[in-house]
Amino acid sequence: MDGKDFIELEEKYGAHNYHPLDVVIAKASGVWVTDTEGKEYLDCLSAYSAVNQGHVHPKILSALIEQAQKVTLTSRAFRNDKLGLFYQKLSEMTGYEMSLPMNSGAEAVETAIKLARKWGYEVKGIPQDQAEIIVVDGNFHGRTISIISCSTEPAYRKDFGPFTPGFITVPYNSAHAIEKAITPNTAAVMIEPIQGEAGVIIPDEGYLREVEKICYTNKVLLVSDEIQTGLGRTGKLFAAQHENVRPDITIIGKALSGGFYPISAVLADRHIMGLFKPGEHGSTFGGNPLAAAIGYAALSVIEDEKLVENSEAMGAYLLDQLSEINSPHIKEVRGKGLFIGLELNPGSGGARRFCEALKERGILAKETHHHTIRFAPPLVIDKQTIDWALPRIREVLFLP
Ligand code: IF1
Repeated sequence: MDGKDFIELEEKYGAHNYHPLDVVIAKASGVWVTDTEGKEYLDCLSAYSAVNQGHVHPKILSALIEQAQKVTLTSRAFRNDKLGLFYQKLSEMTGYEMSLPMNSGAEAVETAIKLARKWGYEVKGIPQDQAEIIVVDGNFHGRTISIISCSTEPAYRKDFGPFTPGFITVPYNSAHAIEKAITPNTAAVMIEPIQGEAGVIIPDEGYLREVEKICYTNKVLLVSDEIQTGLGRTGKLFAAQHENVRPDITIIGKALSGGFYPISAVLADRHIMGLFKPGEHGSTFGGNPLAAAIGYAALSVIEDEKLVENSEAMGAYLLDQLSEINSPHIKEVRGKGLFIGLELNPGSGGARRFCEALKERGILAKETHHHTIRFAPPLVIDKQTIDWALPRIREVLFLP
């Protein structure tokens, strides 16, 4: 079978809920992926920042293999010999006292919503079922019904109602708009420190700090969704750290497993996380020993290989080089660390055709919101590889 055959199978038997580039990947290592015909590509999406450590990282792979031969799933009805070590690693690395392990990012976001509401009722004294959570325009927190209930993207909401109440939406990048939306029933503000899916939208300097202050003054929790921006992607462990902000609750996922396994977690200190009592929340696979072993290894790789520092250095270099391309197509190049969005002018015909052209030249990048090309390679990328990519990117950006 060749690539065409695999595409036919997907088209025939699979739901068409994506519009993927027609590249059929058969193997991957580090920053490179290889298609069924043996052609290599530089991965500039990193599975939406789930493979920050690089594809098939050997240390995470061996942790998976070793644990998979022992025990993979016990359920949380019993304990296992990996979860406590994973919790401890998470706490030492992130500075939060406790964590709650889940599987997908959306599950962790749902968990954070439940935790924030619970805090609202039990600590702040909000009347039952009246808790409000403030979210911002352009957010992306996942695809479940409650999460799309707070989305402002029609395509993510159409035909999926009725929606979960209790979400107030305000413009992004306006601390004043958040302050104005706070009521006595506001339990939390939930934001992405940098909006990924919206197109790597970076708020003004000081926005996050101002929001943190407003939350503190009004006894409202600050919940930060770092599922895409976290774990080194923006050149800090967490994007919120660019402004020295420490949210009450931080949500992580994706690279928490290095792309080997769905692992997510909610991070908080004891006075918040301790509100969950036995039996009030959970999941079949959350905190399983295989996930814990993989997660521990994935976090260790970020630390041992100084991926946060490399993201900052390589991101600054890539951003600098892209910013110097004076193509008539480019409206703006923005980013932090290796989280870069290159926005095209509306008259350039959309980012998809540029991603197709990049693919022809051995670079896989993905458009978001029609006009923006996202450049987010694995954090293990080196300068030599960036220098290999730049002439190809320049060539594409000067296409008519
Ligand atoms: C898709 C993009 C979309 C996320 C943030 C929570 C989640 C995500 C900040 C949910 C997931 C993924 C989902 C995937 C494509 C990708 C994505 F933002 F990365 F570009 F969709 F918008 N918070 N983002 O980015 O985590 O449940 O997926 O593990 O749904 O198409 P998940």
